[in-house]
Amino acid sequence: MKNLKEKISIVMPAYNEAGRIVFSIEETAQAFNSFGYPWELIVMDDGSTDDTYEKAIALLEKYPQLIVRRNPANMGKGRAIKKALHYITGDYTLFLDADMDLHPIQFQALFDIMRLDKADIVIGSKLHPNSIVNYPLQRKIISFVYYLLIRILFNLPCHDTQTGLKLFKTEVLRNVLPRVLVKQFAFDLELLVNAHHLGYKIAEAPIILNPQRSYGRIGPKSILATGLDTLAIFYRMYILRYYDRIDYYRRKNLAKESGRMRR
Ligand SMILES: Nc1nc2c(ncn2[C@@H]2O[C@H](COP(=O)(O)OP(=O)(O)O)[C@@H](O)[C@H]2O)c(=O)[nH]1
Ligand SMILES: [Mg+2]
Repeated sequence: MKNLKEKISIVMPAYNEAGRIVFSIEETAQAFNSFGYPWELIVMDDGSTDDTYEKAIALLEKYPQLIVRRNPANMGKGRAIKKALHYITGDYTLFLDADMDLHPIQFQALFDIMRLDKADIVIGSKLHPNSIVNYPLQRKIISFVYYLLIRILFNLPCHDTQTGLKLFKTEVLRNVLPRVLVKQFAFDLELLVNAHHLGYKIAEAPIILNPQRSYGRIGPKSILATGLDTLAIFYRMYILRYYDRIDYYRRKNLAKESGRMRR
């Protein structure tokens, strides 16, 4: 029997998704109603310039489980997710992209793997042998090269850190998210590297990916930026040892700030 007390929080970052957001919320609601766990869906609109926010709040009455928050200006997906931590009340948290490339019905598979593997985190992976993915060769090559890079740099037991379907025990997020600085282009990696460093177990799940947009949003500029942010995480992890000395750095910054205030 399901333990009906276990509540699932879904965090859906959304930036200029007006064309899709209603469909995404409805699909997610339908999927989670059919699972039978209590759930909540937190949509984090991030200064969209279209009417993503207006379309999302129009569904508040229909779905009491829906929470919609808006940032006045665009701060990036990572920071929006970090902010969502204030609203999460579930025992488990699913990160789910708003574009529905990955259907929320796949949550159950991730949840089963979490219990079978006794994992703290389960991430969807495009490179899993059982994944059914339909995306351009160019992006497959980028994914694979990026995997090699992070394997060499961090020895992370993950093949694909970038996929928009990830399940966490909420307590893991409460421990790890406050530690991450949120490099805009490598937020997922920074989160996973820190979770791994703290000893949390990460498992991978096969996914079915159905790209809904005919164009990808990543270009050469964001590839370069992702590479640089990845190296910045390496530098902080192994050279600066920032994440191990985070309390020291926090105290130092506080001292600097109070010094500035006294002057
Ligand atoms: N809150 C927030 N969400 C974003 C931002 N950029 C992208 N997203 C959302 O993050 C998800 C993934 O973005 P997408 O452009 O599809 O990236 P891709 O799947 O890696 O090509 C989607 O749900 C977007 O709406 C942002 O700056 N802020
Ligand atoms: Mg996408």
